[in-house]
Amino acid sequence: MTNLSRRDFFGKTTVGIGAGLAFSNSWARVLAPKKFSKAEADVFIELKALKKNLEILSGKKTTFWSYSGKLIKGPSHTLTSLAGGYLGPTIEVKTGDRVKIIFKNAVDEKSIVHWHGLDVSHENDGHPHFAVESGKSYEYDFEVVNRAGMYWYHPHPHGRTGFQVYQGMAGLFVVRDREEAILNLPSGEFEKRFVIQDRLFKESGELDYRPSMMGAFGDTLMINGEKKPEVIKVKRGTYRFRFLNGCNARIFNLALSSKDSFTQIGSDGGLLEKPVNLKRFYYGPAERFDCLMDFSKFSVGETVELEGLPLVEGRGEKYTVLKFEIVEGKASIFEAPTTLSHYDIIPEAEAVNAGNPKKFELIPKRGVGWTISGRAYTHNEFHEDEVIKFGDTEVWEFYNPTGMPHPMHVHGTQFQILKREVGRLDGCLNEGWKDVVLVMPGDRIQVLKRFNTFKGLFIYHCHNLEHEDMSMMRNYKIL
Ligand SMILES: [Cu+2]
Repeated sequence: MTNLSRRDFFGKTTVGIGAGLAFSNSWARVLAPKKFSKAEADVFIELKALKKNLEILSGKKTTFWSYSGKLIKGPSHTLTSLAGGYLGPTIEVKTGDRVKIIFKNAVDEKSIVHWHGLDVSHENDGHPHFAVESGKSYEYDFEVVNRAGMYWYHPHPHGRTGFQVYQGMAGLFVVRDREEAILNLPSGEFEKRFVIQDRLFKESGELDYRPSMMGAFGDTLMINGEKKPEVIKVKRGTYRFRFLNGCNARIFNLALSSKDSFTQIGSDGGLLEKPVNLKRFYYGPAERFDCLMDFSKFSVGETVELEGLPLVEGRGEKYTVLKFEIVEGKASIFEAPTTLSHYDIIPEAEAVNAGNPKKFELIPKRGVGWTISGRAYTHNEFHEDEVIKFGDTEVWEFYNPTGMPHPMHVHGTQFQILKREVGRLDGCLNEGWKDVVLVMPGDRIQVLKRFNTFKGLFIYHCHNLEHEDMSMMRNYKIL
């Protein structure tokens, strides 16, 4: 077991605290939620959950559950579709935008939309108790207070999230801001987004959802809602690749076939303070990974693969997640700046329970399935240690005594990882603002979180969606 302090682990000092203040506006307190009229909204979207019959496998039709979007107000780039795939439209807004979304449920069962990673009020968060029946709608009005980053949306009805996401319900929610814009990161064709998912299909072409204690897996990798392309053509320049692990349960162990490092520039909650080089990393459900990839050193015709290594060395074969082929074409080289963003490190001393974290054990319970600390989920119930005073910062500790990884997601504000005692497997993503932390077998992880934007009832849960659906989900209440 290693026990690294945050300073050792991240190799950084607390210098960033003061520097971050000028940019901390997006984390300031937000007033009580209010409904926006169409005139007051910067962006107004109708988002409909519906079935789509698509030919994703050649010669076969598959019935997906998905979203379709209609832009009622806002710039035309607000809604873009991922051509051909089953995913919902990508929503793109900027920090400060007032967003109004009418969700219409036209699938066969209850659903509700959660804006994963966005800091919104209880009423706008897609809490499972807000799930609406088929034929009904739900109205969202929120101001985007998050920094630039790649967030996403997916359903959140209790007990059915895994099924509905597996059927195809998910989409990206991209936030832009000025701090990111002035970096002039690779954009247009040089900014690529990859939603990675795995699916199992029946002979007929229909999806084969098989939930278990391990989660639901597939033998076919899907990229952006389509069957994985054979190759992705890239030019001899620098690209910004933004990944979402959109799988229900699959954890990747990613590396590059060229043995190069990834240059990570962003995490779940946007840009890091400085670029970080990673040779390989474990990549869990719902985590986002933003990186720069420089293909200029390769010759035209060469290929580089994003490889999925076995989770445990020597146990299993490596496989290709994506294959890039270098082609002719105009491209430029982008040098990552030494400072990406003014990053506000939460000091441990800010926590009201510094040195005495709230402890949550990720454990199974007989007759229930996976739980957090042996407690099952019910819609409105919370324990006294799940009550937080508005404005407080707290340290939470997740301990995983089991042999299964648990990607833990906490709704509300983004958090920071204070400390990770590595159990059996090292190499998870710890940098930056996070909303999911992958808790590998034996890991004991402390996170720092500010509960300073909205009062109300929120949830935290395992983002292995089958674990979540079983009962690995709990409420917390900010009073
Ligand atoms: Cu889990």
